[in-house]
Amino acid sequence: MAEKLVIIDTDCGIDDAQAIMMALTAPHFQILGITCVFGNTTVENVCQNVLKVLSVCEREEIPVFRGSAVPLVGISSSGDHFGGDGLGDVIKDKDPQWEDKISMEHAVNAMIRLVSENQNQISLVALGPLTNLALAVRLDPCFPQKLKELYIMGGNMEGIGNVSLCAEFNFAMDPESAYVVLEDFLCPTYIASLEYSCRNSLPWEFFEELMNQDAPAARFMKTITSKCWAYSKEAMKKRRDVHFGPGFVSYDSYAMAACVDGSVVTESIQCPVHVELQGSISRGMMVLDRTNKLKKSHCVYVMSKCDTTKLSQLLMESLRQPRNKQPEK
Ligand SMILES: [Ca+2]
Repeated sequence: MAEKLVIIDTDCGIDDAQAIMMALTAPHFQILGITCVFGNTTVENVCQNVLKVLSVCEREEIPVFRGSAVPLVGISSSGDHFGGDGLGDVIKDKDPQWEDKISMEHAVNAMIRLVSENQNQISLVALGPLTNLALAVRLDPCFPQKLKELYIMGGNMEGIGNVSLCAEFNFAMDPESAYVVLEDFLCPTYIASLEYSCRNSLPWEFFEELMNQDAPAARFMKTITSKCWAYSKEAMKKRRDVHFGPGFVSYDSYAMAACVDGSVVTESIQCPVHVELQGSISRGMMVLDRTNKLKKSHCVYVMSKCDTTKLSQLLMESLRQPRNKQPEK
């Protein structure tokens, strides 16, 4: 596969950690930077979580940038999906020197610089609220046209929400930024929605097999998922299972897998999309305009079917890290 230059924008919770590990094992990826945004937890925790993942995988050469701490509008809140610290509240050995390991440049400036230095070559994978991306296009209106492509985990297709009745977490955390990105980013855009992820869930037996691999990354993932309700088969019975049936879902991995290998996505809906900002119960909901009633010229690809065998293989491979500690094949 041809080499891909990649920037990952993340609110590093457990599924982001999994998705980042997937990116680290993609042999054709050159990761230029990881930009942090609030979301699953505070942006300070997000920075520490990304550093932790890079440390587990022995890839600390990848630069990490601190970005937005709050949404564009309204008060900030962060989710508790993956515990207060975003990684299951089980990590004891916090690094007191973490701030020294974060690049001085702000995440939004870093994105603009990297994309300007590598025009039409960068794939941007957005795994959190879209605040950094919205700020990037406001600072540099040409930012989207300098991107090769954009992958987003977020939004929904059928109005099924996971934080509110109708909105998906990443879009609900900063609806204005999601709106700005879906209106102003005219580059090829691929969206892994909440429903796409949940309808392509993997069996809990696979989850066990994934976590029980003999490698530091797998052991790390097993530890951070161990006390987290989002990875509990029982806790999901009255939540996600009501809409989608049982199964394990690593949300952000669906967007990352599409960037790693486009053939993981076997079907997409190509249409304009829009984010609802006013609705009293639907604020932050993504709407698919399949008959183009809104007369928007830009279409995005909303993923609809996934090759779960290929996805499973990418997930399995992603936890066999660090690479230099793996037995020769
Ligand atoms: Ca995320």
